[in-house]
Amino acid sequence: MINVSIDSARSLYEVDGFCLFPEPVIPADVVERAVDGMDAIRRGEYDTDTPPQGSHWKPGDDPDALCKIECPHHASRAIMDLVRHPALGDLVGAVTGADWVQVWWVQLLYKPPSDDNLANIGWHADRQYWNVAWDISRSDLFTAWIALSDVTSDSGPMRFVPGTHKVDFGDAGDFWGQDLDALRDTIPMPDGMSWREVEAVLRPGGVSIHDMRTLHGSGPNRTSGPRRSFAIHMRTNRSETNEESNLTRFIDDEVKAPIIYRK
Ligand SMILES: O=C(O)CCC(=O)C(=O)O
Repeated sequence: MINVSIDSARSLYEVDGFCLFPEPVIPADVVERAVDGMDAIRRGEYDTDTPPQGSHWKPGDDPDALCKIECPHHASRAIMDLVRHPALGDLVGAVTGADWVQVWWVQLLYKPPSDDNLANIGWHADRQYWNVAWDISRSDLFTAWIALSDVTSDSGPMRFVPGTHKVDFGDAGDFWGQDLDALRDTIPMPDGMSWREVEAVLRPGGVSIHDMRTLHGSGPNRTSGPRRSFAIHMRTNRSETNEESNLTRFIDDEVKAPIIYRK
């Protein structure tokens, strides 16, 4: 059930560089199956017989570290069902106003409980990691981040810095940086712009959508259970690839990189 008006979400996305849908967009049964799919992938079990792409975290790695697995939707039917869910397609179509929207990459993100900084995600903008694969100046690239657990203030929610999608911060920021305050001090804010953080608190099935230029990061999960999510990276019809790259290698494969919305 979406209790945020699409018009206000669309204008917040344009003004702030992100928008939030805290209530479930994806039905509970789809989320529950995707949680089971996530656990299976963490055990190394792939019901499609296709493994995920080479990942930073592999089955058997430190359970207290951030678990980030690339393209889990290739390895799990339930995760593909979530990624292709029509409610998600309708939502991103409405927020972006695009003719069509394609999913080109997905990341599984499992943040275990931790009192220290083992599983923080440092301030960064996605653009800085995508500019080899994509012609950034001619591309509408964004991420729909789906919560699979109750993402509260205590569980290390994503934090967005509003308005930063309008600024070119170059390569400032680091996804793997663990000291968020120290990292923040290295990011030069332009005159007249102040640093403000907005937490993306979401119920299971809730969604945030952020532009590739918006600065974001997240701190420790101080709850007793894991923070579970998928970051679904998408593009609209207004996008151009730069050159062949690992990130865009599935762009012509509508099974692995599904178009989830058409006007
Ligand atoms: O999950 C997080 O805290 C950050 C995820 C992220 O960097 C992204 O979705 O672009």
